[in-house]
Amino acid sequence: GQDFSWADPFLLETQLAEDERMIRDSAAAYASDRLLPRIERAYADEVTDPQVFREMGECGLLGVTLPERYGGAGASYVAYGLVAREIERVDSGYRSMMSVQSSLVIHPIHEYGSEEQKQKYLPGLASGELIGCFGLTEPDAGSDPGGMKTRAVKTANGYRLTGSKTWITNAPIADVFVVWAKSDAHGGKVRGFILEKGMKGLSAPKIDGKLSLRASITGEIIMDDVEVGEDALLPLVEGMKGPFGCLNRARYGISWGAMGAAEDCWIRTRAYGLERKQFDRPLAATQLYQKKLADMQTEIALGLQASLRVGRLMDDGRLAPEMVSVVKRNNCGKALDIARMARDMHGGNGIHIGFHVMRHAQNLETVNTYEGTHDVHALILGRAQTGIQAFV
Ligand code: TGC
Ligand code: FAD
Repeated sequence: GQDFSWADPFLLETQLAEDERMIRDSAAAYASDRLLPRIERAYADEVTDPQVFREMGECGLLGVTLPERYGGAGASYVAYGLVAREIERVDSGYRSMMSVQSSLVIHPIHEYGSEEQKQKYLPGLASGELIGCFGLTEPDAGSDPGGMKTRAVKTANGYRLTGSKTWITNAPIADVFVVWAKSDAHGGKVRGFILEKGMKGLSAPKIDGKLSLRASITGEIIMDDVEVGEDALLPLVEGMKGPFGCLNRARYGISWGAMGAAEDCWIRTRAYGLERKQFDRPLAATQLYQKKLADMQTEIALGLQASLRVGRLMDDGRLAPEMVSVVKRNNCGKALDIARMARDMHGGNGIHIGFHVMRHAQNLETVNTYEGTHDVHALILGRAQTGIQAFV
């Protein structure tokens, strides 16, 4: 027999390799020692500390799957997912900063870049010396990024880029911009370009007024005739499979991350219910409270197990993108439900920043929307099982 471990019902811990546990432990230590103490102020005052990238780099949390010769840890996608879970236990915004850097900037440069591009950018991105961003979404092209208007026009020495991107994580503080544009020299196909801070015509104003993900800075990318050389083009990919190949990785990491935020809500709510007394007994002694805790525990255990399975398939080279849609969609949706429930179960205290649950709930509104909304992933899965495309 086996004793039931309420916090780890299916013994996830025993399904991890030694090196995965080590990376997870260093992410957990960093998150609780360095991120948790600053999150309340960062969230309330909307402060993004660029130093966080350096710290994460020092702890080996950027470029977890990147080979060591480029400054990465050369670890598994399961290890990457575990890092996302630990960081997002503190805040989805910190996890966003990490996922964009790892999956949306390091990954495309490593996968689609030339050897020169890899040497030039990857070590600095993995150490956090350089901050990266990923520009796909535009004001008129969100769920349908194929409808982008940004254009790259061939010039004598390279390309001229014109257009604008919006809702871009890290953009206002980024040194390296991976942007996607339709290129006339490639039959109007989408191509990736690496832009650098300070280029003439390139700006990245901050988007103010966010009520979610406030510790993670978001901006626009404005390209007003930005001239780049041929060496700015990512040579090895053409078409929408370029950006989508990056999104598969980021979405997978988000499926773990959202469960981390949900776990934080659940653990805090359990502790709160054991402590807080009304009607002369702990809230946790009531049937309704226990039913809700059981629902949280069940959804989290199932969600983590599913992400682990997808990670193992990814590490085995057996990933189909639809697998990622299942876990991105379900884990984000369930995490949002759990955070809202946790907020309610904390009563009035639940609205206060010091109790953390409402901040998670606000963040998860974004997490449920970006990287393909909950409904867009339903349409991807609907298409896969009916053969009928319902987007248009
Ligand atoms: P569709 O006709 O389905 O495909 C076009 C081409 O792309 C290929 N493809 C994929 N390749 C790899 N992985 C995938 N997941 C792929 N999905 C599609 C496909 O094979 C085809 O290739 P080819 O060579 O035949 O041309 O494309 P569509 O335009 O009809 O797509 C529809 C839809 C809805 C699935 C897609 O547009 C979509 O996923 N929309 C959601 C947009 C989205 O997720 N945006 C995310 C922006 S980045 C972000 O939010 C970062 S926040 C991160 C943070 O802060 O943490
Ligand atoms: P829309 O596409 O306009 O969707 C609005 C609503 O309509 C949604 O409910 C959606 O599900 C629904 N809908 C859309 N199409 C259909 C359809 N065919 N059928 C049924 N319903 C539909 N993007 C980047 O490129 N890089 C980043 O770093 C990045 N970071 C972000 C950070 C934050 C904080 C936020 C909020 C967003 C970020 N995004 C980023 C953008 C994000 O990916 C988009 O917001 C997302 O893809 C949705 O696009 P949209 O906002 O244009 O919504």
